[in-house]
Amino acid sequence: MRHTRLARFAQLSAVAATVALASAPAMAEQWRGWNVHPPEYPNSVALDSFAAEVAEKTEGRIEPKVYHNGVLGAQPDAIEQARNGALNFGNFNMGPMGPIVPETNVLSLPFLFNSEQDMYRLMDGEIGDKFEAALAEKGLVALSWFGSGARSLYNTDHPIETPDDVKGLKVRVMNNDLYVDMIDALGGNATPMAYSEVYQSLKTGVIDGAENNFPSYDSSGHFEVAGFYSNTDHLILPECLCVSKASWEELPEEDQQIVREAAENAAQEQRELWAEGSRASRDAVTEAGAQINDVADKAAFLQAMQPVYDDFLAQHPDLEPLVEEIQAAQAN
Ligand code: GTR
Repeated sequence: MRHTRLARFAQLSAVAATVALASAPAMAEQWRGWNVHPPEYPNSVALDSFAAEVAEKTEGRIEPKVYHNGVLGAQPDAIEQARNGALNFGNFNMGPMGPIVPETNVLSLPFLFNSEQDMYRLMDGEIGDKFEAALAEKGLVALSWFGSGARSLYNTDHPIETPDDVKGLKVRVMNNDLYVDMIDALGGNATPMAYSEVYQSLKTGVIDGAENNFPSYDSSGHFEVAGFYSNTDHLILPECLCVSKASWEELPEEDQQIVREAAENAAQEQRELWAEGSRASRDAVTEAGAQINDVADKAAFLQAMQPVYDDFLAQHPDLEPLVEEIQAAQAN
């Protein structure tokens, strides 16, 4: 008797559980996103908008959260984690992407783009599609392109006016051999190093300088310890809003569409915020006492860096047509 009652109870519970499961909303996907910058940085604001739009439009089926300030680790590791699905998305720079996706090294050739506008135009078109395809082969879905202005050299104790002024300087570069070659070509000593270590290294004299855009020079505080910023503008690097291919492929088409649109809107917002933020950062560091030196002869730097192109193309002849296509698309 007891047994029968228990069995009946178990049967009813199972039915109740099935009904509850069927009527509960599907479990929300918690997406973790990597970002190296502080929350008020243009990219961070745009990433937060992306997260909010995805959560709202998927009605909570995907709940992205952006982890700012690089708390989820250094960029090269974060890229690997996004590739293997341990992270769901991130805002990645094409500089440290080079060692993982060789085609993207083309974007790290100094003075490749004439202007930010040319970079946006080409990355938004068929040329950008080629980089997207290369990234996809390595497990990353590039949904939109962010800007990162132009990178210039800065250092602790003198303005850089000619390539000669770089001789003997220890310069931090992002993790990519191309940048080691670039600084070598100027006669400096390159030190690849994580972004988070640069401030302390400048302060303690482990390095004499680094290179970056105004918003990073400002928000990282590097201007406090390396007060000479010289506008070499040698790299105009795109960044992606990339989703892990593993996470992407789990999504129904409807949600892929929502995520893609949110990423495109975020890029639009980032580009607008970037233009404003760059000017504001330039003003802020000047106000704080940094000396900005407008390099008169940028062609001298391009010429000095020419061996970087020659060596790269000698090693990767297959990428020469892509380099030429990008150059031809900017000829006027
Ligand atoms: C910033 C860029 C970051 C990171 C950093 C660096 O401008 O947005 O993704 O690459 O530079 O120098 O490491």
